[in-house]
Amino acid sequence: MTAKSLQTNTINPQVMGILNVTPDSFSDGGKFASFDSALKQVEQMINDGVDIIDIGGESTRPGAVDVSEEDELARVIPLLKAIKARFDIKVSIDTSKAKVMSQAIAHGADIINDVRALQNTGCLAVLAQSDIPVCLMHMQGMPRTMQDNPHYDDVIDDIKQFFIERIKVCEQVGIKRDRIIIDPGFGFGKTLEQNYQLLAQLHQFAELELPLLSGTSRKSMIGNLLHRNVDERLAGSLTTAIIAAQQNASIIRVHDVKETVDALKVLSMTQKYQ
Ligand code: 9MG
Repeated sequence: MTAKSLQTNTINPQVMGILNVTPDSFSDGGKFASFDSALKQVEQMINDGVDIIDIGGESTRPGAVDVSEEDELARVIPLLKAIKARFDIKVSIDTSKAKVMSQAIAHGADIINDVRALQNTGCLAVLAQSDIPVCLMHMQGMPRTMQDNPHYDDVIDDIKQFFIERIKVCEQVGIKRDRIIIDPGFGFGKTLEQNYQLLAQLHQFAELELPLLSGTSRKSMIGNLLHRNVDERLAGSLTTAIIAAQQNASIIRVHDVKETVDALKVLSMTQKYQ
């Protein structure tokens, strides 16, 4: 699979289902931390129409503390192997650690999803030696402090510039452009206003001619606007998914797969009458 093949002219984004395997995952409270329940959750997401499962062994929510390489490997790799042995589904690994990336690729990961856009030591080299797609996400600051005082001259232009630079670095080490997915990183060092400006203007990233991933599901940008707890953010999450899909997002990263698949089908049906 190339990243480029995810781009279409019709509204038909792939749905990426979130599978957090951290004890403190921000919106599922570590509910899927045990191995068997994680596999059941994967099966449910497949039945609900998911296209990609995104496994994360490090919490990146605001204020999250670092996890050791050993712990992250132990959480992610056995689960990746079990999913690949049991199901025919694409798996993305959400990690910023070179060792986790290389082990994941060796065990059949289909995509690497890096919220630090391959800026950690060794990550570029690992991806350069493989041929799978990689998602480069924008983040200002680091999870522990990123919401303290985010600042941009122009949130769209600054993030676009970040992508231009990271794509150039990737190409210099041999990661071809057609393997790259970009993601503006909702909630990662952005104020409420900046998040909604980004959402409204996602189409501006089309000039980079790369598939775009949008991840807003259950995030604070929804909770803080609507004054809703994490388990009350479904309507807001679906609305943001639709807004992103209308601007040609190629992948929508969500917790609520079934509801998102339904909402996207309804949106897609209207397309032939436009
Ligand atoms: C791991 N993770 C949490 N939020 C995310 C987002 O918005 N995009 C991507 N690519 N990964 C995310």
